[in-house]
Order: sequence, then C-alpha cells, then structure tokens
Amino acid sequence: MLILSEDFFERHPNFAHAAKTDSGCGLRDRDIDAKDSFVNERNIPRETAERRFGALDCDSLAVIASSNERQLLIVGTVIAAAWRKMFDDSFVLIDLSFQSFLVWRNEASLAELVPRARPSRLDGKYEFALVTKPEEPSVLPRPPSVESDISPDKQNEDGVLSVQSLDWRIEENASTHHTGDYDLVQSETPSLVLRRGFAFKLGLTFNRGFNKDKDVVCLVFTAKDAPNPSYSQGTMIFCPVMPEDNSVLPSDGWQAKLFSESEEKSIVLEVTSTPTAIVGDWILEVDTKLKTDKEGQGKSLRYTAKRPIYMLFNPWCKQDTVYMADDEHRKEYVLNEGGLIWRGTNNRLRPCVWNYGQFESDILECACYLLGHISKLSMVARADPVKVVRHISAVVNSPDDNGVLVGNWSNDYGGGKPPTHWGGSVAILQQYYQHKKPVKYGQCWVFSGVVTTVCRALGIPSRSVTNFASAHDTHNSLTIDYFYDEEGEPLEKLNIDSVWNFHVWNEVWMERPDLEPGGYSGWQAIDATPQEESDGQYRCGPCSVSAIKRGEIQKMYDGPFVFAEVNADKVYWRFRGKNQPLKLINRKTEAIGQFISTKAVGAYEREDITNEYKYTENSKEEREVMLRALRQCGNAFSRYYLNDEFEDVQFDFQLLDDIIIGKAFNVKLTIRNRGVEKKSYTVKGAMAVHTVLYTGQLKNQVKKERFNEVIKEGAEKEVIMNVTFDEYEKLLVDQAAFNMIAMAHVEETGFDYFAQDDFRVRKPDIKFELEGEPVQGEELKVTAKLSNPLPKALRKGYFIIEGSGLGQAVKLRLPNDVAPESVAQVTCKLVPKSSGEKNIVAKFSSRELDDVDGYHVINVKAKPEAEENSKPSETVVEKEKENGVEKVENNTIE
Ligand SMILES: [Ca+2]
Ligand SMILES: [Ca+2]
Ligand SMILES: [Ca+2]
Repeated sequence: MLILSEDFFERHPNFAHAAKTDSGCGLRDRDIDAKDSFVNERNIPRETAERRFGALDCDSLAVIASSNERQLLIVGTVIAAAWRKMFDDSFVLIDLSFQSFLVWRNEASLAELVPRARPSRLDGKYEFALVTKPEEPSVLPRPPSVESDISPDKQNEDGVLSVQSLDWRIEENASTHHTGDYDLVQSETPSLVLRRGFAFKLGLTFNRGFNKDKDVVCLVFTAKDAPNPSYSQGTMIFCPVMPEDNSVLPSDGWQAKLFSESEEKSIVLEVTSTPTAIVGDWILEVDTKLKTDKEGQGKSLRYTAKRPIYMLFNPWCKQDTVYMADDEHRKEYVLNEGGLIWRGTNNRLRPCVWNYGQFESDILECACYLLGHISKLSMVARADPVKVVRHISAVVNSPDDNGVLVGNWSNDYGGGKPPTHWGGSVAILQQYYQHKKPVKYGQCWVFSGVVTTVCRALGIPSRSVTNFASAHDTHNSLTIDYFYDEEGEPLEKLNIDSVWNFHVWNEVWMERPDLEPGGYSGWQAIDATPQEESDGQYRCGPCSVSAIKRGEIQKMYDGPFVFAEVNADKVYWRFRGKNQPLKLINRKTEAIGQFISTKAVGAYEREDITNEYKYTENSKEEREVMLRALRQCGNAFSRYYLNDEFEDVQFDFQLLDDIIIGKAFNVKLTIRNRGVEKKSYTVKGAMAVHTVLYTGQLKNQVKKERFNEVIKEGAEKEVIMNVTFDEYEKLLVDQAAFNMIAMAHVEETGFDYFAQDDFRVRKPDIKFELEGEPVQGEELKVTAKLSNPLPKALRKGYFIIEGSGLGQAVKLRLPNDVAPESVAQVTCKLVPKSSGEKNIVAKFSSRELDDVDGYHVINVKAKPEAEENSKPSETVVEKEKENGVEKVENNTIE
C-alpha cells in the first residue's frame, strides 16, 4: 500500500497535471475497465469495494496518471463527484498490486518519485487504508514571542541582543532587483520589493554590538497568507545569520550571511532567497538569543518588521523558470509600462495604445491579493509560475470567483463602462482592489491588458497578442463546423462554432518542467476572456506555443482550444439527421488565424508572430501538423474529417436507396489505401444489418459479418455482405425499415471508422391502364397491374379499387396464385359521376404480400348537356380472362 498526500502533487507537478487532466476529460473506458477488472479479478466484495473506493460509478475514480514513461493508476475516494476535491482536501491511494496490469516499471523509480511512499502488503490481501491529510510537518522550535520593548538603556551588555531598527536599504536593493519603479518602493514609507533568487541587503541596528561568538540572530520569513506556516512547505523560512566565511551553508535554501559590521551597533546582512520561493508578500521577523542558552531556556527576543516584503518572480535569474536571457526583452516584457494592443479586422489591423501601469499604486498589492484571496491557489502553488498564470487567467474574469472583470458583448453597458472606455489596466485594478468587486465591463483586449499588467507586476514576462479571424471551437474538434441540410439551408441550431474578427489573449514566458522533455518552454498562451470552461472554471492555459505549432494538443493546458483559435479548418457538413453519417461538402484550410500580432521589442511597431503558432498556410508541414492534431483528438467531427481528408486508409460506406421487397441487397464498404505512406494496412471490422422500429430503435439483427482485409499500397477493396430475401423476410417489422452499420479499425494507424444508414424495404406500386378518355357518366375501363416482386407465388390475392365520385369500391379476387415475376392484373369498369380531377386508388393483399397500394389521377370531362342524368350511377365489372387472372364474378365489397 502506498499513501500519497496532497503535497505529493505539489512536489511532483507532472503527476498532478496528468491526473487532473484526465479527470477533466472524463474517465476513459479503459480506466473504468481497469478499475472494474481490478475489483472483479480479486473477488473484492462489491460492498467493500464501494466503501473503499466510494461509489463505483463512472464519476468516482480511477485514473491513469503518467510521468514521462512511467505510469501508475491512482485510486482514490472522492466524496463528492468532483475531481478537484480529491486533490485539494482528500487523499489518494496507490496500490502496487496494480502493476499486474499497468505499466509500472519498478519500485525503484516509484521510490524515487515518491520519497514519502510506504509500500506494504497485508497478507496478500489488497487492503486500502483511508488516510486523510498527512500530519502537519513539524515546525522548527521558535523562541517565545517577547516584544522588544525594552529600552536600550536598561539592556545589560550581557543580555540578549535587541533589534532597535531595521534598514531595508531600499535604493540599493531596488537597483539590483530591478524594482525601483514600483510605487511601493518610491513611497515615503517604502516597502522592499524583491525578486527571488537574488541576494539583498538588510541592515540591523541593535542595542549593543553584535558578538558572533555570543549572539544568535535568526531571520524568520513567513508567507503572509499561509494558514499554517511550515518549514517543509516553504511557507516559513528560518535563516540563521552565518559568518561570511561559513562553508557549511546549505546550498539550496535561503541564506543570511553577515556582510559587514560597519558601525558599532549595526550589522549588514546579505540574504538570498531561493529561485523557487513563494511569490507574494512576506513578513520578516528577527529572533535573537544568546548562544549559551539551551533550547527552550533563557530569554529570546523577536522583532517584527512593520511592512511586508514583496517577493516577485525573477526573469533576471537563470535558476528561475521565468528566466529571460535577453535584456531588451526583459525591458519590454517585464518593465515596459506601455504598449499596443491590436484590434480591427484582418483588412484593417488597428493598433491601440494601452497603459499597463504595473508599477502604479495598488497594482502589485492587487496582484498579490488576486493570488491570495481569490479562488483557490495554494501557498505552495504560488511558487510555480505555471500554476500562477493558470490562476491569473481565471481570476481576471468574474465568473466562478468574482474576479476582476465582467465580460459584456451585448452593446448594453448599463451599470458600468463600455469596454472601449478603458485606456489601460490601472483604473480597473485600482477600482477592483478598493471595492473587491468585479469591474464592469471588459472584452477580450481589456481582459488581456489586465493580464499583462498582473503578470508584469509579479515579474512574469508577458505580452498581449491579437489573432485575426480567430476561431472559437465549441467542441474541441479542431474544426469550425458549419452544418447544412439537404436543401443547402444552414442549420442554425447546430452552428455554434464562431469566428471572431479578432481575439486578444496573452503570452507569458517560462519553462515547462511539467511537460519536458520535448521543448515546450518559451512563450505560453493564456487567455482570461471567459469562453469555455477548463476543468470546471473559466480559464485557459498556459499552453505551450511550440506545442501548438507542432500539433501536440494534449500538452497541458487547453491545447485543443488554442490550436483551433489559430489554425482550425473551416469545415462544411451536410447533416441528414442524427443517425446519418455526416457528409463533408467543403472545407477551407487557410481562413483561420491571421496576422497574429504583438508589439515589437523596443518599438511601437507590430511584430507578426503568426509563424510561432503554425507553419505557413498551404505548406506540407501545416497539413501534417493538422493531421497530427486531429489524430490526438477524440471528437466525432474530427474523426469524420480525418477520414475524409487525411487518413491514408479511406472508407466509403455505400448508402442504399430503398430496395423493393423480395430483392436481395448488398451492404458495401469500400476501403482504399491512398498510398501516401507507401505501405499496406490491415483493416478489421464488421458489417451488420438490423431491423428498425418506427421509433428508430434497433430490433433484430438480420445479419452480421466480420472481415479482415489487407489493403496494399494504392489498392482498393470492396467488402460486400449480401442479404437475401430469405434472410430478412421473417424479420420485417412495421414500416419495413433496416439499419446498416459498418465498423472498421486500421491496425497500423489506430484509426476507427464507423458509419451507419437507414433504408427501407419498399413494396411495389400498383400500376394503372385506362382505355379511352374519362367522361362524366360514361363507362371507363380501368386495368390495375401488380408485378409480383417476391421469389414465391402470391396466394389468395385480391385488389380493391375505388375512387371519389367513381361509385362503390370494388373487390376483385384473383382466382389463381401469382407466380414469381408474373403480373397480377384486373380490369373493371367505372362510371365517373361528376367531372373534374379524380383519384383512382387500388390496394392489393395476399397471404405473402399485403398493404400494397397505388393511385392514379384522372381528369373527367363534363358530359354533353343533353345526356345529363340520363344514366343511373353504377359500377360494372367486366368479365375477362387475361394473364392467368380469371374473371371476377362478384362486384361487392365483402
Ligand atoms: Ca473567474
Ligand atoms: Ca468544432
Ligand atoms: Ca490553416
């Protein structure tokens, strides 16, 4: 048994990411299968399993998480059906016994990944213990809190050192940390704004001289909002002051070195934070005591700094994952307070000035507030720029969390300012920080402007990016789908994808240790405009721009959405109903994603970054990337599109017109190897025909055949299943409808094909022949004919012929059976009673075939005036013998 705690996921972001993503996509079938078979194979009583696992339904759990080549199955209990619950405040169990059916390489790599894991197995039984949160990591002993309120005069020279004042050395530190522009630094009572990973100086003045042989001074930094500050989570840092020449300093933690003892009672310290420190505001305390005092004995003093220290990301520090090498780039993307954001259309790119103002008053405080007080971002996650920017993309919009800006695209901006009102982020963030309520209103460029400001304020290199003809793919299909009916009319209800004239999002610069190896560092797209939910919240990214260019859409986060924005194909479908295959009728591959624009470094000019996101339109590479992306995409539209447009093996399922009852029919699947990849493919599959009820429900299987074909390079094969009348006769149901299905799987590419179609078994029509012109009151000789479609004789057949204004219906029995393929024929004489358009209707029934009908329209001429009403209305049936049909004696309806 292995027990992992929440903080495992904090320390191993790869795992958390993989697991969370799978949960976001819903469980895959194989995960469910794995879980079920685990339970079944081991005969775990269902009841126990349910108690242990929570409800064993699809919502509850079992997910395969992976880290590079290693995989493991995580089984946990989720009290609520929500996945996040599991990671936020529940627990996760991992059972080594899963290795029997999982790719779990060895325990060594497990141990390496999970240093706190404790494997054990109880008597071969697979026991799971429910373990809630791990014990709180122990906090290092602190001196009792005694305020340093003793005046220096009273202090004995031999007493505990007492801090009298603290010198932030603002100017010097702001210069080395590139933070001199912050309003916080420039104010009359300045605060220290630092970038992590760099050394800074602190001056301390004591009541007496510092004696390194006698005095102990320890700096204690506490992340301001940490609910339970702890050393192990990095939310409480202890920095004992070490002599400058100390060689046993820990190399990976914060350090405080004695820099100089310039004055009698003062010392200067050089403190270095780690490049992985938590970003935000910190409280500094200074603990002092005498070395001779034993632990817990003697007097200690604590001095608390009045103002917080702000710790930022550090693009100047090579060890920080937001490191940016080029100084000009840092000036532009971190320090530049102004910029351009493009709007307009792809015919008219319109640059608009935007004041980011990341150093203005309240902006950094607001950014820290957004990290700490809005929505959920754990303290530990605040050290990770990947999590921080994902969080920013969520909190800059108001849904879910009462974040900064309310989006409004209605043209009615009552109760707020129209999005075009704003010329920068400062007023928005100041208003938000003052009232802690969402500001009205924003659209994409406003959301993006605010995100740039918040990121730059926190030290994350960031820029606003505009994409023209930007797609909004609502299905994660990577296609902008338009549906038309068979008349060519657009189906508005289905047409929910859209293309925006322009859309603005952000790029942030950082490494992606959660995705590497593979080259995913550099610019990452994030998008705060609330468009689609990502794992249950309106947020988007960070999504590696290099991954998008290579079509690797499964790389965290929201690859399909970003890919579609810049390079979806526009696809036009013919939609013929829910159960019918979609037919691709047209596509446009170059329309989406044009002139992707951002402000140039060091100049008020446009830089085109379209080729950062995709290869040139019309190039071979651009199509290859689309193919790669579509193949990773599970969406049904993508699969249809793949086969129609990309797959080397193509399928065509021949749709059947209605067939005449009695006839055999073929179900035909054509498989073609396009030969692009110059190889053979093995295609396995099945075809089946079912009868269908009037309600569309499948009833009986008529026939099913499996196939297994090798299709050589460039070859084409037809797979045919023949269904005879004998096979379907007995299964004919109401309306005589059938459904046919073809399923195929290409072994080499993993492509799955599925198509189905409905068709009807139609009965033949009764045909009519007339002798002479129909005239009112005159006898009309009508012959009705029916060709026997069945491969068997029709017994006890009869026709019923009638028509409006043509007198009583007549029933005409056939004296003999009708042989296969011969024609049953009856003739009768009708006398139209009135003139005008009339219908002659005939019905045919027999033992073998019934409910057959036909009709014929005649135009009855008015009779000459003189003869009107001279004859009685009457129907006469002529006795006749023809084509095996004997005369009919009776002319009454039975
Ligand atoms: Ca939000
Ligand atoms: Ca779509
Ligand atoms: Ca394209």
